[in-house]
Amino acid sequence: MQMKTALITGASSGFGWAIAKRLAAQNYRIIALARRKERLLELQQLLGESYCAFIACDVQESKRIEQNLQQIASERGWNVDVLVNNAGFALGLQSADCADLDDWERMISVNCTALVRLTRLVLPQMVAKQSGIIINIGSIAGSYPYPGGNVYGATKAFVKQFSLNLRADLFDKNIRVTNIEPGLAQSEFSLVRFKGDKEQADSVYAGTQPLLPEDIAEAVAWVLSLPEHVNINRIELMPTTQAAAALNVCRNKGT
Ligand code: 8X3
Repeated sequence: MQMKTALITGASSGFGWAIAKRLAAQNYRIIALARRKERLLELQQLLGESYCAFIACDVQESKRIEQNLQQIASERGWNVDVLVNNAGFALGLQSADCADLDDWERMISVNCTALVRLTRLVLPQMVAKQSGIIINIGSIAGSYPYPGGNVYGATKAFVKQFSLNLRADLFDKNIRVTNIEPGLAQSEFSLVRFKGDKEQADSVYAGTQPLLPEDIAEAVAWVLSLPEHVNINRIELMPTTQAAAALNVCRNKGT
């Protein structure tokens, strides 16, 4: 059977790295996209050069990504069958009234703008083939509000609704779309959110068992293992040790 190709963003660590490994083990060719070239080289070495190409650039650099994909298509004959939009981050956990506006704009740019640009780039060739899968990595933060989640959660709500709306456009073109929405998960997520403050980042996972990147990779692999007539719209997964909390009520105000 002809091997399929998966383009994975944010592939240099965490979910992206685990997804690349998992899909390679499932006989997918991998195009790994991330900024850190040395990590991508390491991944390529791990998976084998004939099965892994990489694009070392920022996911916001749409033109460069387009050129690189064209080059990979002409040199290796690989076209994207599966797009895993994994790149994304949270920056800061401040209340909305004192959050950093630059952080907000960067989250919107990477989590929303870059994701829709890349999706728009690969869709025409998927539609032409009448085959393809888009897997977006959302978050439970797109459904459940929490203090300091403000714009991060809003970007993930965007990703959730964008995924559902893609389905509305693609259901008759044999293109599948899934939004995977993890809860607390061990990765560089908190280190990035707290801008390198390891102690603060570690405290997020202290004394509990978060999801692991391999758990998210397993969900991706399961979605891809299903027959073509099955579309999983959303998967929400949390560690067993996490649950939604009660609504907050502010008391004794105005009395
Ligand atoms: C990561 C999950 O709950 O830390 O997207 O925002 S959460």
